[in-house]
Amino acid sequence: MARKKIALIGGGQIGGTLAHLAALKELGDVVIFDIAEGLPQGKALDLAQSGPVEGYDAKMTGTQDYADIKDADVVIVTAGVPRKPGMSRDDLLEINLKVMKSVGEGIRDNAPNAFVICITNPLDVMVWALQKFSGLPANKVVGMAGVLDSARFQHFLAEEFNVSVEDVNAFVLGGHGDTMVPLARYSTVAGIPVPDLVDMGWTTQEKLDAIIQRTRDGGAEIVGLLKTGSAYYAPATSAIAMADSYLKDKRRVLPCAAQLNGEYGLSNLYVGVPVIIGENGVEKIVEIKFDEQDKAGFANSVSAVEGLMDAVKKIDPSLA
Ligand code: A3D
Repeated sequence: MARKKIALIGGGQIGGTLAHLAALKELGDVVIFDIAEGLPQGKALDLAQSGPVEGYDAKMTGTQDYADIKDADVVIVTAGVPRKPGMSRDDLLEINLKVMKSVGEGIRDNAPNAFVICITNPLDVMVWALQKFSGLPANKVVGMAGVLDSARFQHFLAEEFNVSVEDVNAFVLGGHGDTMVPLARYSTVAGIPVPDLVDMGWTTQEKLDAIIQRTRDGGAEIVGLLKTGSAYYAPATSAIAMADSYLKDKRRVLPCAAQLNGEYGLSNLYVGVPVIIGENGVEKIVEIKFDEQDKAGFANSVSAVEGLMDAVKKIDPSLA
């Protein structure tokens, strides 16, 4: 059986971490594509040289030529620019939209059967544009945000309760921005819903509200600390979990930006919802029941995404 091929479009902070994780987990051979001369070649060589120490045989290639991603099984897109302090994800719109066009065409022409995971911000609208530019079926093009946002929520909850992260489950849905919707009712410690833990005196509602807000601001907190870019270890780990579920047909249930086709009463838009990822990509979109507060939060988040879609359609009328 031929080895799987993982193509990474963008070899920056997240791209390099993705390559390292893909190699360590032996997901397949890795091709890093980046427009920066020498950068993907340098990272590929460095990573190849850690193979003898770690004991992985993954072939690492760096390239400026889309032909090298030919027939990739998985493509993970981080190409573009990240945030600097004071910038919102939406400030990246215009520049990253242009990048999505060239990346979408590169994927369309060279890896049309791949499962594509987009990470470039502003996420929900970039993955929507990437799907359109690439022409790949929507079930094969998803955005990574919910796994990361949920991991941040899980981390903060585990710290607050002083329990293992392994026993904390959390769900963050909606668009990947200030309006994201951390769902306390669907978040649990060993199956016990978080609101019950508040009733049991494990924490207070005020502390839970502060954790929810810190989760929403999770990306900005790291941008403020790093000063030169945004988070990359946890974003890369999150995308690798999605790729792993696809490559091994694990059918994990993960919050991802997926195209809705009538689910949640919405169509032709990407937003964060729970999905099953298996050998066909997005196998199913899970429609959960919202209470009134969650429903309002989700609707607010959806209108923020729709606002960005309108802005994108003005920049590139071919997307209208
Ligand atoms: P960075 O380290 O700057 O890497 C981006 C790479 O893209 C650079 O090496 C560029 O040379 C390359 N690039 C630029 N234009 C092109 C192009 N046209 N084709 C190919 N490569 C190109 O950024 P990063 O890795 O830290 O972040 C990458 C993206 O992920 C940014 O848009 C971030 O905002 C975004 N991000 C998203 C999340 C989510 O949770 C969705 C989290 C963190 C970062």
